[in-house]
This record gives sequence, C-alpha cells and structure tokens, in this order.
Amino acid sequence: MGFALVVSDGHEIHRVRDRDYKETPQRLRSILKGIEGMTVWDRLAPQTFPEQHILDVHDAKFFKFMTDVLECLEPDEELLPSVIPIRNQTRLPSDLALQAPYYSIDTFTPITRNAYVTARKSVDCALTAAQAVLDGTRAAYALVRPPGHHAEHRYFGGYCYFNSLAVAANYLSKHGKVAVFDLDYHHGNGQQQIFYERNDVLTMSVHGHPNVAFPYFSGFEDEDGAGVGEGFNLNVPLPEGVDGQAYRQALVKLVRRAEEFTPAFIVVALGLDTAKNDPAGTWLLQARDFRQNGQIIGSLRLPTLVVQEGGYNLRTLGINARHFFEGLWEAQQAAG
Ligand code: SP5
Ligand code: ZN
Repeated sequence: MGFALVVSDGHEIHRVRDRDYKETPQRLRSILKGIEGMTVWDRLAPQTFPEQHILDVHDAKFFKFMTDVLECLEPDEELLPSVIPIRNQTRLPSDLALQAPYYSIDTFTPITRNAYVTARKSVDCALTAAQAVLDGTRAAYALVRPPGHHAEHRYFGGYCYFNSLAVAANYLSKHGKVAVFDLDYHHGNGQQQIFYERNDVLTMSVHGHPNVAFPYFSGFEDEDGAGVGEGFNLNVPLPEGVDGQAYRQALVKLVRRAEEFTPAFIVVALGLDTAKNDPAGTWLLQARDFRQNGQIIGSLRLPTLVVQEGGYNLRTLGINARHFFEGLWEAQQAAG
C-alpha cells in the first residue's frame, strides 16, 4: 500500500498578499510538482465532513463569526484586523469589522469569504487523510492551504483560520493516543493551546525562538501543559541560523519524548519554512536534511498523518517536500 495524498481543491480563490512574502496558490503547485513524480502516492478525493468536527476544537461563537462572513461580506471584500479590543474581552463587538480583531492574534491575516471556504476545505482534506490513516494506510499527506497551526480554540492568525491538523488529531484521538510534531519554522501555538490540558494528545514543536520569531507570545520552553496535560507539551525554541545537524538534535529529543508517550498515531505539521533561503525563516535546512527528518519520523514506525503548513520559497518547496517523503517512506519500508 502507498501513501495517501489529499490535495486542497479550489484553493486558488484565496491568496494573502503581504509585504515580504505571500501565502499564495503557487506554493501548493510547487509542492505538487515536486512530489507528483513519486510512485508512492494513492490520490484520494477530499470528502466532506460535518462541521461538528471543527466545533470539537473551536469555539462556537468563533465559528459563527467565520461563517457570518459569507453573508456579511461582498465576494471580494477583505477585513483586516485594526482596532485591538483588549479592554473588555467578554463583550463580543456586534460589527463584523470589529469581530475580526476580537478573534485575531495579528493584524495581517485577512478575513474574506474565500478564506472561509478554503479553510473549510483544508479541514476536510486533513480529515480525509486522517480517515485513510484509520483505514490502515501507513502515511497520508493533506497538501492544503490555507495552513492551520496558528489557529487556536477561538483565534485565527498567522495566515491560519481553522486548525485543520488539530481537528484531525482530535478525530484520531478517539481511536488512540496522538503525538503531534510541529516542524514549521513558527511555533505551533494553535494545537498547543487546543490540547494544553489533555494527556491523550502530546503536542511538540521545534521553532524559531519567540523572542525573535512569530508568533512571539508563545513557544517558550517552560510551557509544558496544565492540569492532567502537564508534561504533555514540549517546546524546543532555537536561535536563528540553525542548520540541519542542530535541527536533528532537537527533532531527536521530540522523538524520544514520543517513544516514552507510546502514541498510536503521529501527526506532523509539515512547515517547509525551515529551509535555507525561505523568506519567512532564518534557518539553513537543505533537501538532504528534509530527507533525514523524514527518516527520523519514519523510524517511529507508526501510522502518520502529515498536514502541510508554511513554507514560502517557491523554488525549493517541491524538492524539500519530496525529500521529506522519500525519507519517511524509506524508514517505514526498512521497518518492514
Ligand atoms: C503558517 C505560517 O508559516 N505562518 C507564518 C506567519 C508569520 N508571518 C510573519 C509576519 C509577517 C508580517 N508582515 C507584516 C506586514 C504588514 N503588512
Ligand atoms: Zn511557518
């Protein structure tokens, strides 16, 4: 059996223009171009799942705000958060333009009808891939945009709207313990916050130190979970300029923690912005490093769901994704 591949359809209607780099349809096309020559893939069409799966990890009013966008905005209208309502956090502003900052962690993630529609589809792709894993495939890749790992229980931001990987991890968790590896350059604050008080989903992240990297307010080493979830969140913040070898040292720490946890499933937030020359990062990973990262995760020999997150260098996204999956495949085959 091969690896399942589920690709966002209709994502081209959504794009985020930012000054330095962009979360655009070309990103997904570059990745697809890089991996489609591999013979391992069994392509699966995205299935539609009930919205209850989203409500299992996101706040109901937050979800309503996202869906209200369909009725309240013009097709091409864009809301960017501006006023920051920090004073009265329990009073939901009635105006949608003020609800945007109320539910946002930043001021550069636009709210549009297309963002909502495509974010819903990203969730469906992640759930379709999760279902493939439950059905016995060794690995499934949800190649999606928009990304999701910065979206918390009731916040969007960092180009993310719904936390697709958290929705999928929560779905898998009904069948066994889940260990989440966030490999994106930016801290996976979304799933950290969503699972912070749970001990059946271990959340882990290697990322640029929040002193110098988005999202700035979380990803510190001393955040290790709360309540029964204490000890079930692991952050490894690293300085700028990290190379493949230093990265692997951190990744191996996560693997050791995962082995101790004895999960039934692995979920990987595959950010490719750790690559050399990525405009969003400062690290130096090359294709061969992504292959080794795939091998390290594959050495766990567990059913694995991979969800695409960031990565913005159109010239290297495809080759790096390909190397990651070649490594994952090799290690899983070697395991027999
Ligand atoms: C999924 C992912 O990789 N999200 C990364 C978001 C980090 N973006 C960094 C901040 C860009 C700030 N640009 C502000 C320009 C104002 N127009
Ligand atoms: Zn990122």
